[in-house]
Amino acid sequence: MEPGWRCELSAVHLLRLRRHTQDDDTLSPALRLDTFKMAMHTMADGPVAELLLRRLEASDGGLDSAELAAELGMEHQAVVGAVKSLQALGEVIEAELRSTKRWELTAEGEEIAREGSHEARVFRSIPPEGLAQSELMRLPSGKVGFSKAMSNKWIRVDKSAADGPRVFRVVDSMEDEVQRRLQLVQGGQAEKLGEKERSELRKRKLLAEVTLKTYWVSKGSAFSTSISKQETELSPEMISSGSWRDRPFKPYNFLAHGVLPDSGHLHPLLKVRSQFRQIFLEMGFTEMPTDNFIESSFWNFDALFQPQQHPARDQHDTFFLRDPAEALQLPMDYVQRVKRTHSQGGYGSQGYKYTWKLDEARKNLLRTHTTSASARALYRLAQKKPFTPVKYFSIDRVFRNETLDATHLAEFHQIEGVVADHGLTLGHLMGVLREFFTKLGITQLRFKPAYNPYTEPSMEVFSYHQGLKKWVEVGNSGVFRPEMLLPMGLPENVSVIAWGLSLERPTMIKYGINNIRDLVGHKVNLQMVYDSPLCRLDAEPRPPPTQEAA
Ligand code: FB9
Repeated sequence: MEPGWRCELSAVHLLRLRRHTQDDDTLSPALRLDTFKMAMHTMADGPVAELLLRRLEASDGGLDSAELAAELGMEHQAVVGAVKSLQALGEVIEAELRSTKRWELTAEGEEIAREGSHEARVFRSIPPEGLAQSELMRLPSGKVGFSKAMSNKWIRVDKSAADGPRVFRVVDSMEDEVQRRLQLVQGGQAEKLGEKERSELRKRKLLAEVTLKTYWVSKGSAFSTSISKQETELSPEMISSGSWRDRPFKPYNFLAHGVLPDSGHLHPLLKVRSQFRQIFLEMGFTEMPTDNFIESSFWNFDALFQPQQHPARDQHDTFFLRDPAEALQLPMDYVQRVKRTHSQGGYGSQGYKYTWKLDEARKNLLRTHTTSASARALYRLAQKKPFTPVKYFSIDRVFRNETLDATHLAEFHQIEGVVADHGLTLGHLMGVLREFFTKLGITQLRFKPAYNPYTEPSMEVFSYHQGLKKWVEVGNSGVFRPEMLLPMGLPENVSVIAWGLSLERPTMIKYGINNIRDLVGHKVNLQMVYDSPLCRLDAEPRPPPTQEAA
């Protein structure tokens, strides 16, 4: 048995070791014994534990922690403490938690067991010539004792006495049964009392039934009467001195709970995301499923009437997948209509007049926008007849193979809003954009004509930013083209307005972060996350934390 193995052994293991070492001739007898003794020596866990082990040694079968405490005249808790620490040592002892009900005297019960019952005290306080009732009632047990002594027919009241009611003994002596019974219980012989007697004492709040959690302790497989402290840390000096070799180590409790971090911290992006979610929900929008970063070129581009030779569809802008390279399931009847619309047009459109290829549409990619999710949602909507107006939103990651700079990473979160209804116009779009950005605390908006392959007309949205003293582009928007909607099967007079923006930009502005790498990615300093204040989008943006504040 190679020497190394004995180091990280707990007491229990050492006990086994001892058994082993006894017949293990690789270890010199001296080493064998002193290793064992040395190990046993260092694990100190206090006299109670030792007492318990010795009692256990002497007991046949086991012992009850409460009885042991009573025998040793110590608090039950002290024995429980020893049981727990012995349990931590492994299989030195078995301890089975039991709950036993037992009768205990209440504080008043203790006092009566000591001083006698109230009625007995009243009886004893009445001299042969009697006692004025008024005086008797002033006695500490007067009130309670008088009525009990009366009902026990120990005393009587002469109401006609000269100077007012006077109390006299009726019997010469009496038995203070109450006290006797309480002392029985005190002596651990509660079972000697009948149910009636017990319940009478309980009714008088002199006795209470308590559930005592006790341990039934029995010898463990590694039982021994001597115990001692186990190392819980492997300290540098143990390693350098090599002393770790013969020190017993407490077994690792891999089930132990880690130190709970004092509180979780939401990343600023998630704080702003929940604000945007709140705004959309307030405006009656429902969230679109976006749980697929991987999308087919069909839903990401073709379904949006974005031609296959569009620059965004090449490697430079889009991350295509090598494996799985192709999307297998596509709704082919719809695909045919998209193919025709791209290649020949239709629905009043001349189309793009090029050879549309299914293989190109099958190419898998990392979605470049969540507008692909809008396309899927609108296609599902079109399958539901009759058409019902809807308001959808999405907030999720999109990926673009863009040149990285201070405000652009290869991925960002796109926020998108979509409204589908009969006869929606650009005016409706401007209206809903005003309502949306107003909830963001952005009121001054300007719309600039723009171009997107899937919307016509399209607008970039700008807002005047007080802090930055300039017009900032806060998003893009447009009316989805009929070449996108009609192949889906949406009714002629249904139009769909939509807009999009990023989550990162407003978050950077809100938290005064200029470089997106300070907000997202491996360089983020977690302190920034911890210190990032609660986000109130419609409140004035906070100045960036100054150095000394940071
Ligand atoms: O988020 C953007 N800007 C922004 C938004 C909010 C904001 O809030 C401040 C607290 C006050 C500040 C700034 N932009 C969109 C504008 C620019 O940042 C732009 O340079 C970068 N854009 C991203 C794309 O970059 C290639 C932001 C991202 C973007 C752009 C367009 C869309 C979505 C995200 C869209 C769309 C769309 C259009 C029509 C129909 C459906 C979707």
